[in-house]
Amino acid sequence: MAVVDTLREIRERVESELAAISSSAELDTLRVKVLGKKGELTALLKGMGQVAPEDRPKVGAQINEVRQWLTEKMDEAQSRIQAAEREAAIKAETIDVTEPRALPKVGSAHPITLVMDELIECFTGMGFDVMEGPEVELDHYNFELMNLPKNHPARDAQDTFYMDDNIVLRTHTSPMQARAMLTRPLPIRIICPGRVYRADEVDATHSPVFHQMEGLVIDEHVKMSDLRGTLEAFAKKLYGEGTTTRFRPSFFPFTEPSAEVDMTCVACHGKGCSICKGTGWIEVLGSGMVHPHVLEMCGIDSTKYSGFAFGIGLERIAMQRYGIRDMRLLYEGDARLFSQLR
Ligand code: 2NM
Repeated sequence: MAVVDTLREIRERVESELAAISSSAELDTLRVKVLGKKGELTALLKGMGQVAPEDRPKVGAQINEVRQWLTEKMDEAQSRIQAAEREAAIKAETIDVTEPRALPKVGSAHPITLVMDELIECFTGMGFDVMEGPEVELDHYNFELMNLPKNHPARDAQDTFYMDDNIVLRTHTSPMQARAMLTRPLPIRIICPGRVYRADEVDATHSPVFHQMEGLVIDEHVKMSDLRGTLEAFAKKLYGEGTTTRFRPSFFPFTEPSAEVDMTCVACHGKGCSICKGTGWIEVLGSGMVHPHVLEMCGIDSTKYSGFAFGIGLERIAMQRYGIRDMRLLYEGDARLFSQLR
């Protein structure tokens, strides 16, 4: 085949191959195959010996012209491919700032904290102040002023953690209320939330450390009906407008008369279920009119002033509210439980 024909064949073939090439690697291969030291054009130059001497300058010029042309075409293709490759790389690296990211894990409040906050909200809304005090108490405040004299069965070492003869871990938050009566101007409207201690064995409904919130109101003319009205309002705030209360006679050394207070069952709304054992009522708190002797021991004139008090177990409320049947779950710290509650 004449050199011109070979050159045309190479030009046409390379032109169509270039149009189809999309990567630098393919282009390099083609460049070496056509223009490289052992390439097709070099082979043509080496074959000049076969060309008639008078034709050599012309053929040589044609080969160089084609080499020039091919080099330009390859350079053009290289620019096109590199631009495309750069664009693809940038596209692959692009960060979509609008893409939603995984939210960080946040903790959740402990059910006891949720209940305590809710009760504080409820009672401060009715005009109560919050008072907190020591968990290590004098026997005098924890027992004596609460009408629990020496040798009263409630002082049993089996129920109370004694530090020494006079110092105990408080068994209720009442000592804080004694401190309030001894120091605060009247009238008094306070709630005392906090941790209390009793030497109980751990089971589904007992823990040696638990939480209480006691309330105390002292003023002139405070009556049992004020206690009922306050707790009725509390019941409706805690468990909804359809909730009501039921008072059952009871006994506490520091109140007279005393009452256990039930509320309409949260689980079945009074119809009767396994939570309320078919009665439609759940026991929520203890309460009563502050014993005149307690008032007098705390320096308050019981002929002029009267008051009511109540005590709420926060574990019990949390368990009723969240359907937790074993108190131990509240202390095991399993985040899978707590993260379900709001
Ligand atoms: C309860 C039940 C009934 C109570 C009484 C007093 C005080 F200080 F006024 F004497 N504080 N808390 C009380 C009354 C607590 O808990 C079940």
